[in-house]
Amino acid sequence: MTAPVVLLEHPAAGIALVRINRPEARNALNIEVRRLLARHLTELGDDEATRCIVLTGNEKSFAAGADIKEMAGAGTIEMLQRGTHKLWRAISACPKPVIAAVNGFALGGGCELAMTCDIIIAGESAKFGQPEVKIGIIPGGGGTQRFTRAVGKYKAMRYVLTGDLFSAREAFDMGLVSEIAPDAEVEQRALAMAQQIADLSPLAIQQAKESVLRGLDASLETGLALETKAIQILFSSQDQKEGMAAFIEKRKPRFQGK
Ligand code: CO8
Repeated sequence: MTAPVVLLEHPAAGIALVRINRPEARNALNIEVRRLLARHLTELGDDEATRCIVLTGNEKSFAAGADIKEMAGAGTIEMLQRGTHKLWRAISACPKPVIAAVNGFALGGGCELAMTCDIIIAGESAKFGQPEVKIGIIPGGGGTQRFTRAVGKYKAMRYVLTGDLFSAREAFDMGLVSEIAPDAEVEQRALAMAQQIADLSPLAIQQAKESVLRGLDASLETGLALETKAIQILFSSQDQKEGMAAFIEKRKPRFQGK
């Protein structure tokens, strides 16, 4: 029996590791991969025990984009009926923090997938890019929007209009990558950061994620109002009382998500 194209592991309590597993196709995102990613992220988002998710590929490729062979002969109506944009939304709607651990290629839909995550940790030799124009299309998984919001118009245009790839260092310098790690340590570093997040109050983490993301789409005034409501809500949580009591009593807090 062949292994599923997306694997779900639980390396530590509270942490889920979702691994794209199509090495023979450089982890190209066919519909099956995208459906499984959407299903896992939806279920993990609803799972009370999951505090942080790490999304990764293998040492050669995070994901080399949408599956070109699966799309090559499709027409407009077929693409419309596939409705794969709904699968992207299921991933970006995950309320839990998601860390992309990127080694190798993150191209096209693979770069877009990394950009749906909250934190991107990249290996030194990782390669990013939106090369869709080279095959007669444009980014279709949020690349023209999320990339531009992350790095600004002129950097985004430089890469979206040429399809040139860029290194992890360039991605970091542009603000697309959160942290660079030695290739062999990317997953370990992502898991360590996931543990750090998992040890905090899940209520605070969820409100923080929501405030940052919703604020990106709003005016500063609206974003600030959202943030104010979010911090006020947290004052009715036990975690807030525990966190502040622990600080005052000079001990480690025990957050329970209540
Ligand atoms: N789709 C399908 N198969 C792929 C893909 C892909 N994206 N990428 C690699 N493969 C396959 C190759 O065809 C090859 O298969 P085979 O062994 O059967 O010939 C195998 O993976 C290994 O690939 P290479 O021999 O090319 O490996 P290299 O290490 O030499 O190169 C690269 C790796 C640089 C990643 C190269 O394969 C490449 O350029 N791939 C295509 C990258 C690309 O153009 N990505 C963008 C795709 S379009 C997209 O993502 C649009 C998103 C829109 C989503 C929304 C839709 C509505």
